[in-house]
Amino acid sequence: MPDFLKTFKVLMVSKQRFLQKKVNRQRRENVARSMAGQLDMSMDSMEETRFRKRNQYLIHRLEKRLHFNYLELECLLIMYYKLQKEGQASNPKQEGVTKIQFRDVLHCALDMTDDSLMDRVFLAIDKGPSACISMETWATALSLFLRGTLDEQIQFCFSVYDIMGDGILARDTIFQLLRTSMISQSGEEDAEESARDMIEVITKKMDIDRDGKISFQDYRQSVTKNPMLLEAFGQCLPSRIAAYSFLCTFAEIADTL
Ligand SMILES: [Ca+2]
Repeated sequence: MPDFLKTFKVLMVSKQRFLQKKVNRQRRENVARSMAGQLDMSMDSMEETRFRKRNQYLIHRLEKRLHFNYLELECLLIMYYKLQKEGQASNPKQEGVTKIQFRDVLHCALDMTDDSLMDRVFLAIDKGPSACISMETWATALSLFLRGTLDEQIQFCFSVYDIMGDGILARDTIFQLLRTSMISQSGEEDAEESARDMIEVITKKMDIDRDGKISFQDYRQSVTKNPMLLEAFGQCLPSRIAAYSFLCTFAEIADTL
């Protein structure tokens, strides 16, 4: 039986990094405890075989659409299964990985520590009212975060920023986004003023047809030209380093399966 505990090496490495950061102590302790819990859970071989069998069609389907191979997908789904099991230990009725659990994984393993846009990120990942995400959503989101093409990431970031849902970032939406991002970076104090300064700079760069708003076309065109502008309105993807270190460990594990 493969050593699935290795799967959580990914989380362990990130956990160490996470613990070194200044974050809310209670939350930090909760996450550390829950990760320690996951490490204790190994699957017996019957359970594992059943799980693999049960999901082979799903994996074949996902393999065609996502940026992972079969073994990598198996590995990701096993992580999902373990997280779900871990959640069920305190809530037996839980029917999947909860959004809160996924948020903690993104926070700890993918370094998405800027919480200001996370509610929007979750809406973009899954609009459904359920507290849980499906295996398919889990794999799709990780494919985007870890190996998404620039174009996929452009679509995703824009849908996070497009608060009104009309495909256009009007000036007040841009201001709101910039202000939120300023607050998370440097505190409430100068956020308003910095946002006002930024809005001019960014509009000048990104409002290609000069109508005072940033449409999806404006955004896509300017980000394609200059990918540094992808997250101009706030973090909604993991940092490159976090994604890279996750993938390295993860690819090693999938290799041994
Ligand atoms: Ca425009």
